[in-house]
Amino acid sequence: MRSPFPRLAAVALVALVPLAALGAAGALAAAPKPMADHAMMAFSSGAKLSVLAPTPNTVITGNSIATKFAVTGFTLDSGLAGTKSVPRTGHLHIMLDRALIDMYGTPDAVISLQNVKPGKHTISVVAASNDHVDDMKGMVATTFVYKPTKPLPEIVAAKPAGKASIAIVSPQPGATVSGSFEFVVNVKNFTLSHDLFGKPNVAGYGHWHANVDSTTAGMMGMGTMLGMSGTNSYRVNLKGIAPGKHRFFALLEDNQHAPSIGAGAGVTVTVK
Ligand SMILES: [Cu+2]
Repeated sequence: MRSPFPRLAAVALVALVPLAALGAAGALAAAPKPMADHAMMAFSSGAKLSVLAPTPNTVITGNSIATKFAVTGFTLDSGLAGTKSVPRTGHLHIMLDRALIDMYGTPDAVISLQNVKPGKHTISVVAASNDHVDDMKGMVATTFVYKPTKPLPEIVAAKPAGKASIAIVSPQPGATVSGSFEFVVNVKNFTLSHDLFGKPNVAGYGHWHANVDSTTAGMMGMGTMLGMSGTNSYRVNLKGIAPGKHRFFALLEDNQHAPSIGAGAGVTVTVK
């Protein structure tokens, strides 16, 4: 009387086990990997961007351009730049003629037209993760026509007496920092220029990047650049950095944000 039931149950189990195993194996082997790959290669910011200024083909007679964007569905926080990616959070990358100018934690920026030729130019903006992956699908752009009344004298190649170098003035090795700190450098045989950010390279000119724990620039992900400076200091925000020992780097960069100058320095401090 009892025999048919165990038999049926056994058959049912045998039939179910391979299906369940396939399902589980399929799910475990296939699903998480593409998701991980996707996360490495793209950043879906959730941001909806639009350009408020300049309106297309605005004629600019001065030597800078004021940009303004509307950003929804995305929290701008440049204080987390260079640290791990957080969904729907990051900063903006603004490009002039497709060349990155800088990152911004506010939806507006005034961009210098130093070394920009008169004529038509494109401004584009993209939401970027804390580790500098661009959400390219959400990129928006506008144009302007540069007709300077009094053009800026072009900055031309310099011939420094020696090799470019950068040294860290502050913080001191082994110092304890918390909240934020002023990262101060001393640059020799090289001229720092904020106005040349993103412009064609000019020998002897550029700026520096502040990085934490690695010198990876980003743009392809895992970027540890906290920010960039065209002066001898940069305020480092520590809110995305875990307490403990960290190494902060100052790297000389050309206008195109590449470390082609071949000079950098590092300091290890304790973040409290
Ligand atoms: Cu840079």
